[in-house]
Amino acid sequence: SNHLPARLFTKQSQALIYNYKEAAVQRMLDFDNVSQRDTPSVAGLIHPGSDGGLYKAFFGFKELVIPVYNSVSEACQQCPNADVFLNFASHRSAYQSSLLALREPSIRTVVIIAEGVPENEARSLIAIAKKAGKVIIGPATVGGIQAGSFKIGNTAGTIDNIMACKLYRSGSVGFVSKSGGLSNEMYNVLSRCTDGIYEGIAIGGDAFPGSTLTDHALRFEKLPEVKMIVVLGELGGWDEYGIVDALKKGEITKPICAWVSGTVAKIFPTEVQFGHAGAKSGGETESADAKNNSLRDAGAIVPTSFEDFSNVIAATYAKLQSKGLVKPVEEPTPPELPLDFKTAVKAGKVRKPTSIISTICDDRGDELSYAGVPISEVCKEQYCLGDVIGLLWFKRKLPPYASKFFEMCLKLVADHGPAVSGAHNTIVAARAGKDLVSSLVSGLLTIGPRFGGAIDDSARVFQDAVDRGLSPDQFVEGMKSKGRRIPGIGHLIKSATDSDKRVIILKEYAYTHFTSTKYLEYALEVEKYTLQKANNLILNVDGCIGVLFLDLLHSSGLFTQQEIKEIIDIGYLNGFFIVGRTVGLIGHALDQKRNKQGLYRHQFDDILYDVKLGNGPE
Ligand code: Q5B
Repeated sequence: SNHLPARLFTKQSQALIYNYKEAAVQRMLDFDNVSQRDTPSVAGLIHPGSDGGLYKAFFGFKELVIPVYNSVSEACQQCPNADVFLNFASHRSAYQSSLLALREPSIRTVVIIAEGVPENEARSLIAIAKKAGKVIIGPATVGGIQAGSFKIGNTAGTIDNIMACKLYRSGSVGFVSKSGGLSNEMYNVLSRCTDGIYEGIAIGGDAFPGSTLTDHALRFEKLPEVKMIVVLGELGGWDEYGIVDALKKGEITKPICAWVSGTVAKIFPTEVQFGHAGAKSGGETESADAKNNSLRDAGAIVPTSFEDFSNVIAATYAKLQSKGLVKPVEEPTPPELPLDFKTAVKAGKVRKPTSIISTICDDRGDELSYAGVPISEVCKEQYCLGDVIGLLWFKRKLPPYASKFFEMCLKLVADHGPAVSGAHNTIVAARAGKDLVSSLVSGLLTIGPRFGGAIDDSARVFQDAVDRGLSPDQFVEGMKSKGRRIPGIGHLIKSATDSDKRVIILKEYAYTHFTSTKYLEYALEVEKYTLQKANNLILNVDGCIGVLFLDLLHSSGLFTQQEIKEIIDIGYLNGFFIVGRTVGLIGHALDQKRNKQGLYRHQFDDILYDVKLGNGPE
């Protein structure tokens, strides 16, 4: 006798999905949308061992946030309305997770998708479910669907199929089958031969399904919305004989069309195992022919072949219609489901402005490229770091003398001892226990107009002075009258008598390799003038790099006037100090950590305290 409740699903039914599959979740929600459900059929997702969180999916046009739980019990506690447990666990863990779900008072139906669940485990779950008055659908099933109300996972396939089979609204056929794949085909057949299904269940192809063809046929008998029953069985097992018994006992009174597939098995001389675990031709009584004959004898409407199945279904439905037993279906207009953006793009149906432009590299396809040069070539042709900067900053392969100049700048500014602003900050941060990147940026953030970041400004002011034809004294005094220090002039420790070796090296390189050193010459005239004011007002390393870039840009013929203007206006050149000094700052951070240096505190005797008493002015 049937222990299953007649009604498993309503338009308010909600599921918890264990080991969720993104496509299945979205398909359920898309079904909800075309079925005009008010609430989504997915209440929550269970991802065991996860940190929980939220999962985003579409509910029609809107995005829906679905909670993710890390245990069955938490999900059930938080979603007491969800009475369907949709289990996507593998055959290895389906037993444990289904067991947990069956123990939860709020869960009424457990759907087990996995194939290959051991038969002893399936039987144990069935016994537990029966005792608890709960329903198992599966294992080895796609699930089922109540048209226009609730859909389990991937049942009925794509949204196009759901629309074509009008599964977004209720019909009057109760359909149950072993096979999930064939049930999709039958939804199509039923949508053409009848007013469609009220409910369709695929019980799964295992030898021990959690609920049987008979269980569901008896449920359909009790559901008033179901006017006729369609059963698609298969060879193997005795489930169909349960329906035969029910027919004989008068427990099924509604018209029932049935077909047991696998009649072909008799052609084979030996026993044949078909796709499903339960579908094997065992003894004679398990054969498709025997079961079809018994069903026919008991009063079921059984065709002569599967091809003829649709005809007998159509004829049965027509009889019901002529007797006025089925009301004409109200045909709702389902809302149009928006296309997913990716699908629409693929189909060439939408265009969208991009948010970002990138003109320096391309990481799509097989190989990353820098300014169109594949990285394999960068390595094979032994591009130096200066070459890579040429590609990624200046978007071209520069001649070796230019790339070498870039690298020389990087090497020369890589470090200037622990006392300079950047290194000091990095050291203090590292000693405060900060990580490498924090210590690094703490130092990098000191790079600016006074320290290391005077290169761009020096290029700007020296170019402007040369362009305007100012004499060095006019330039220096002009800056002074504006109250501005000349970027690139002056140093805290280096002077005319203690010259900066870095500047000497840079100048020598330019004299040897550059076609013109016009801007350098001008800066050196300025230096002569400022040195008359103070011994330390030298052309410093920032200033020297700044003016040498002007010479390189203007005399190499590699750049247009427009490009040079852009390079100076945007300010590319401080980048050389930033990249170079990063090497040194990382060195300082690592040095402090390696030497296990404790928290830094500045010495009292190195601070002039000048704190006045009281709050107001004296
Ligand atoms: N006076 C560098 O100042 C320093 C003048 C000037 C006209 C100037 C100063 C300055 C421009 C910014 C610049 C890059 C702050 C420096 C670097 C990397 C580094 C660092 C390292 C490394 C030094 C004394 C008198 C005053 C001032 C006048 C000073 N600078 N006049 N133009 N540029 N330069 N920064 O020595 O009449 O008495 O009022 O801002 O290029 O950062 O190694 O340390 O690799 O890490 O403290 O090399 O020159 O000079 O302030 O005592 O001024 O000179 O107006 O005249 P000082 P102050 P007055 S390279």
